Amino acid sequence: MPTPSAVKSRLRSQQIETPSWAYGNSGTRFKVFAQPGVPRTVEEKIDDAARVHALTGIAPSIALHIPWDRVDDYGRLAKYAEAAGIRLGTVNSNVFQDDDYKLGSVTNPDPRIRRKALAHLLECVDVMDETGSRDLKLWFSDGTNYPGQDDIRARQDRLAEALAAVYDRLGEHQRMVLEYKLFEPAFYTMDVPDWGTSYAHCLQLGEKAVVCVDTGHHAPGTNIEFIVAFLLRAGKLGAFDFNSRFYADDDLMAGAADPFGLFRIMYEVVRGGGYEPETGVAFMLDQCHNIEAKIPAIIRSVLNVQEATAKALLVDRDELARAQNAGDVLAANEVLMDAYRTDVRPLLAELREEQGLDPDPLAAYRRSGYGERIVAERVGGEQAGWGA
Ligand code: LRH
Ligand code: MN
Ligand code: MN
Repeated sequence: MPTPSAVKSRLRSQQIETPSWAYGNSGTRFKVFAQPGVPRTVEEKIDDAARVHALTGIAPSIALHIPWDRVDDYGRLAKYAEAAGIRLGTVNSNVFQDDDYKLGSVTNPDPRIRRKALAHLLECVDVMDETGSRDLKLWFSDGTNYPGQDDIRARQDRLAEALAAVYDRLGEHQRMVLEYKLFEPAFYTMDVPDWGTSYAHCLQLGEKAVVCVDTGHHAPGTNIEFIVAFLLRAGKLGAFDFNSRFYADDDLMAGAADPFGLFRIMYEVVRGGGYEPETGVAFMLDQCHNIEAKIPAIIRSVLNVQEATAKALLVDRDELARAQNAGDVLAANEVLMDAYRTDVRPLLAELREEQGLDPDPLAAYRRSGYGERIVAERVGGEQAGWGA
């Protein structure tokens, strides 16, 4: 087994991006339960994300969603983030919340609406130029609800055309990260329903186009770690949107529903070289905290990803290879399970102490009074939230 100090040294470079929208109000289509103290501005979301980073040491950037986080001056926002101790990360586009997009955005049969959607995606690249962000995350709600509603193949052509236009606009160090989703909001066809569709488009576009795996976007029972292994081998794994799910796109805290699944994913990441910074795999959360307190839920999620990573790094790969090559099924499985069953909490507490952090970030947050302070201070004004 790798030594604890080897594992700790690899954990020091871990970075997990938190999403601006997770700090704001969210809910289901039945009800949004507003929480006191949630950010009213993008700056306040940045303050909360900076607090998560200060306590965990591994969440140094915040993902933006445009237009939810639209401001006049992104350069100034980047400076604000820097002063708060973090940076602006992935820019997430949003072509799903406008009346015009009822029948789709970039795949809409109406060329005027397609042009409007494309203009938004290009605006997002302008934002990236100002924020210094590397990644543009594209997720399309586009699809159909009924057989015959639109021409499935023509929609692929329209999608390819829009993606190519955005790709051409990317700067030298910028990337396009194409996310897929099985269903919702469309219920019959989605235009990017699965990793294969995303992969095929990215392959055609070129090396700056890579796939985003949102862990909540598959059919139940899908083997996500296989997808991870495949995409890493092909050099096309661009990013993760981590969250957990019991049923569909539940957006619950990462590692809450299936910590073993998260471990299996992180093992394939480590195995496939995706943990090396030069492969460029971005580790992000994409979650909503509808009923639980947001900042501690985000801290919990970051810690859950860190814990799964520590276990994945603990796998004795030499021993595993020996068992695999010998065809020893049970021994190979045992090597993996040994790492998974290891209680890594003492190792992580030690790592944090070595980094000058509190060994228990959640307890430190509760003690800090930050939660009470934002409730007292953030009164009046519009609360930012999903769709605000
Ligand atoms: C779509 C999605 C996508 C969006 C986010 C708010 O379900 O996962 O990443 O940008 O939710
Ligand atoms: Mn997502
Ligand atoms: Mn989602």
